[in-house]
Amino acid sequence: MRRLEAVKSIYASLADCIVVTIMGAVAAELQSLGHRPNHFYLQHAMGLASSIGLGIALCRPELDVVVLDGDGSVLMNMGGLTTLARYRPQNLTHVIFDNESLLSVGGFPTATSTGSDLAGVAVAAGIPRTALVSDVDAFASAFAEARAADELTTIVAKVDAHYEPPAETTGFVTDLGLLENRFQFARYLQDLADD
Ligand SMILES: Cc1ncc(C[n+]2csc(CCOP(=O)(O)OP(=O)(O)O)c2C)c(N)n1
Repeated sequence: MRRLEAVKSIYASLADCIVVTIMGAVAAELQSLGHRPNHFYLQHAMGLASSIGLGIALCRPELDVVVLDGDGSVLMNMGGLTTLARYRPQNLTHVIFDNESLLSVGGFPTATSTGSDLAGVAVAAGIPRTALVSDVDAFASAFAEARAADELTTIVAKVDAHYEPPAETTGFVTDLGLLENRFQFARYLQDLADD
């Protein structure tokens, strides 16, 4: 499955939740479908997207939080899974796009290419719901079920190690600056709290 197709299949349903992505290709792909003020594209801090999502989910239990992660990022901070499992916010859906590669920095193979099983790791970490999917329909169904389940879910979606810079971007860079995204996102969360 192409990750862009997977992201397209859930894009409409992301409108009413809080979305945190890792940096690089997945962030650029989501932005290519249309930036929204409820998207935060975490830059530089590899492995910490689920930690940012966890903090928001715990502080704002009235919001639905979605984290779009990568296998390399999760492998860099595997303790993130155990911390998610420890606090298990019901309002968090954690998606790991597993392309078996550090695609955004040249495509070096990760440990999932030699057999490490992140869905198995998530189960062993204590994540209460997990799914392993490898086609777009299964992904879209698993995502909808996770959001409806009111239980912390990690979905491992096996995707191709493929990235074509969308026309709107230059490589992984878009015209949305890091600070602009940071302030816009914080204001979005604040405005929701004020309503
Ligand atoms: C601490 C740290 N180390 C290395 C990097 C460089 N880096 C940026 S993206 C990336 C690869 C991320 O891999 P993965 O999460 O599998 O996502 P993919 O690029 O495959 O979509 C790396 C190594 C970084 N930003 N921060």
